[in-house]
Parts: sequence; structure tokens; C-alpha cells
Amino acid sequence: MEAGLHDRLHREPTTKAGIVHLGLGAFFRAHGAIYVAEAGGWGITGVSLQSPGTRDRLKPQGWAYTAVELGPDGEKPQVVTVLRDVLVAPEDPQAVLDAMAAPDTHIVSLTVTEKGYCHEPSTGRLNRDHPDIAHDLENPLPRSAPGFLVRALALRHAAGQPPFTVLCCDNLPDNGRVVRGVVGELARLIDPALADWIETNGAFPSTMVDRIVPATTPADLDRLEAATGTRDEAPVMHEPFRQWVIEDSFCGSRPAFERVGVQMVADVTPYEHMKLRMLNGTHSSLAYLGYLAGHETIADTMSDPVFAHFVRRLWRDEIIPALTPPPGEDLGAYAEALAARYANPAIRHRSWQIAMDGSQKLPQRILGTIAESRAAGRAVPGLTLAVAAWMRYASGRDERGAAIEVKDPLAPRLAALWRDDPAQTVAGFLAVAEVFPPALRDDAGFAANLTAALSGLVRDGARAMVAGVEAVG
Ligand code: CS2
Repeated sequence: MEAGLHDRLHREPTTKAGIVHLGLGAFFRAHGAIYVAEAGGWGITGVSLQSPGTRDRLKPQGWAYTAVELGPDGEKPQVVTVLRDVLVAPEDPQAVLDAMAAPDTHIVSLTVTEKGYCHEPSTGRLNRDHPDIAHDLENPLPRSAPGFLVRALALRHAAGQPPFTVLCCDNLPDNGRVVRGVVGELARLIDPALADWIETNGAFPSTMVDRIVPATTPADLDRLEAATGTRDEAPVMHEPFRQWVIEDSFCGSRPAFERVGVQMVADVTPYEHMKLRMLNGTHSSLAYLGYLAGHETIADTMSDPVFAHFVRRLWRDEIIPALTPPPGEDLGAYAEALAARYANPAIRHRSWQIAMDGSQKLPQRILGTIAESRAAGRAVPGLTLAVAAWMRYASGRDERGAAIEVKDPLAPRLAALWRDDPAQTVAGFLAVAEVFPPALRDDAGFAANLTAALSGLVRDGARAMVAGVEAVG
């Protein structure tokens, strides 16, 4: 059966990798990897920073896998053959460093999720108390993504090689600047001369990435096998839409991204803000409120008219007024396109999956809009309700008292903040400095609105509160 997938492959002549990618999850395999494959001439060495599962499933397939487009009018499978090798960092960190330090490597790209940068989400600074950072300061064989970047850059520096471009593909604001910051800080603690060299010669372009990629399920594998007659143990599922905006500031060569629809621009910031606040901000809002209301996926949540109305209201009244549109973008049209993407019934994107790691996501997705709007005197009742829903969710109990499996690096600390008195719960959460910026921590009006929203969630439930959001204040 595995031979079947091989047989369907039309391998490009074996190009050298050129790109090492840290964090070989479904998102990168359904987004960046496809653009690189289409651009041609480049291959990718994938690195799993945690577990061997993806490598073990891809290896018997010769690193090939199927990317399945889930459109309203059916499924379109495509075999992707851009991976040249997959390494598992904990098994052999030296092999990962060697690949990153190889003269043929020009780009190290990353999708390691928000928490993978070991930074403090509210400030963007390196978290020196992070156990992996403490480890990587002392050991030449690292564990963290910043550790791998710094140690590999050190090898290149020592060998007289130029640095690689660090291409961050995670949903962080100014993601290039954040990575430059954590890499610079860690490098300086290890070797100030190295930090100076990186500062002068390194490149950390910011990017905006977008494609909805729900987790692959066992049912997806069976359906794909029935449709194609070939068993693929590691396919990825994605929506038709995709967008990639990259700041065109590489320090070495790069694939011809502009030929395959990537927008190469001088300033990514307005695109990042638009996407993080309009897409990810409402994704998280729908995830917490929808989960509490008993909706399993984003599409299910959108099929509830109360939520479909709520999300449009969030865009129109709360998010768009705080945004500067990127050149040529119509934010109203962008919102309508998002509503259609969310409603795609072929995409079963679980609210639970999006709800993960809220402490790392809320600052750039929701809290920035809230802080700017409050400073400008604009009311944000819907986003305030979403933050209260996150608090309720993080308590670990749903509206029926059933346990929620909360995945978040701060999960135990957040759960312990829950009190019977909503005002006390809100005060406890607002004091979490990693999440809330000072402007919101010290904002008594915001605390009062959050308390009202949380009391309402406890008393009336999420759906009723979403229906009555105008009244939250
Ligand atoms: C989602 C994102 O899981 C999440 O938090 O909001 O993965 C989202 O699907 C992508 O950013 C879409 O580009």
C-alpha cells in the first residue's frame, strides 16, 4: 500500500533541501510547504521538536504525503513531495544543528506555535525562567526553538558561514521582530560577539500566514483511502483559501515566492494586525463562547444564528474600527469572506483545538484591540465577553459542571484563580502579567465590565450572553 503512494509520486530531481523547518505540524505541511513545492528548486528538511510520530508515519512513504483541499464542492487531494528528510530533535539534536549549519541551508522557517518562542506574550521578551531556556543556556545541544537557532547560528559564525534567514510562520504580531528579540537576547547571554554578528548580518522577515487546517482524524485517513485507493498515514486537511505575506528582507537566496502568489511586501504589520485580530481574534472568541454553549466546531457555531450575528457585530463594531487596512484591502469584504470560510461545513475545526494555549494567544488576538479601543473611548462588549469566556473555560469546568481538558502552559495556575465571586476571579486573572498589558491590568472600568460579563456567563450561560451582548457594556 505504501508503494502506492510512491507510485503516484512524480519526484522532482533531487534538489538539496535549502530550507530547514522547525515544527513540522499539519499547518506548515498544508501551507508553507505547498508554496515552496510550487515555487520549485527547493526542498525542505523537516524537524519535529517533540515527538517522532510524524517522522515515523512519513518515512515509509518516502516523506511524501497528501494535502486534501476541503471545499464546499468536494475534496481535492494533491501529493506533496517537497520534504527531503525529517529529523526528531530530542533523538538527535546534533543532527538538527548540522542540518541548520550546512552551507546549503539558506532559510530556517518555523511553526512552533506561540509558546514555542519561550517569550512573555504580553511583552515579547525572552522568558529566562523557562526550563528549556535555562537548559539551553548551559548546554550546546538545545531543546527550545530559540536554542536551536542560536546554537546553529553560532556554528555558522565559527565556520565563517553567513547566517540563514529566520522565517517565522507563527501567528504572532511582528513575528520576525519577536524572534529576532528572543534570539538576540539568548545569544547575548551566551556570547555577546555572536549576538553582535547576528544583529548585523541576520535576517528575520515578518510574515502573515493564513489557511485553516483542522487536525487530521482517523476518519479522514479512511475516507482518503476510499477515494484514492492509496493509504496515506499522514495526510493534511485544509480549506481552499490560502494567503502568505512576507517582508522581503532575506539575507541569502530564497524560493521565487512571488511567482506562486505569495505577497512580498516592505511592511507586513497591517496584514498581520488584520489577520490576527479579524480572523484569530474571532476564532478564539467563537471557540470559548461556542465551546461553553455546546458547539463542537466553528462551522457548528456559525450555523447558530445568534453566533453568526455576534461575529459580524464583532468585526463591524469592535475590531474594524481599531484597524488600519493594508493597502488595497476592504476590511468589510475581508470579514464577509471570513464568515464564508468559517461556515464551510467540510472543515470540522474543533473549538477545543482553537481554545488551546489561550494565555499565549489572547494578547495579540483580542487584548490589543480592547486596550486600543478603551484608550480611544470605544466600547468593546463582545470582546470583553470573549475574555470572560476564556476565564470561565480556563477554570476547567463547563456550563454543566463537566471537566474540560484545558491545554495551556499556564493551565494549573489559571484554574486555581477561580472563585465563587466573579469580581475576585477577574482580579486574579487581570494580575497575570504574562497575559494582560499594564493598561488593562490597571483599568478599573475594564475589570467592572469583565466582572459583569463573567457573572452573566455563570448565571445565564454563554448563548444567552452572546444573544444579549449589546447590554454588557
Ligand atoms: C486558529 C488558527 O488554532 C487556532 O488558534 O485560530 O490555527 C487559525 O486556524 C489559522 O491561524 C488560520 O490561518
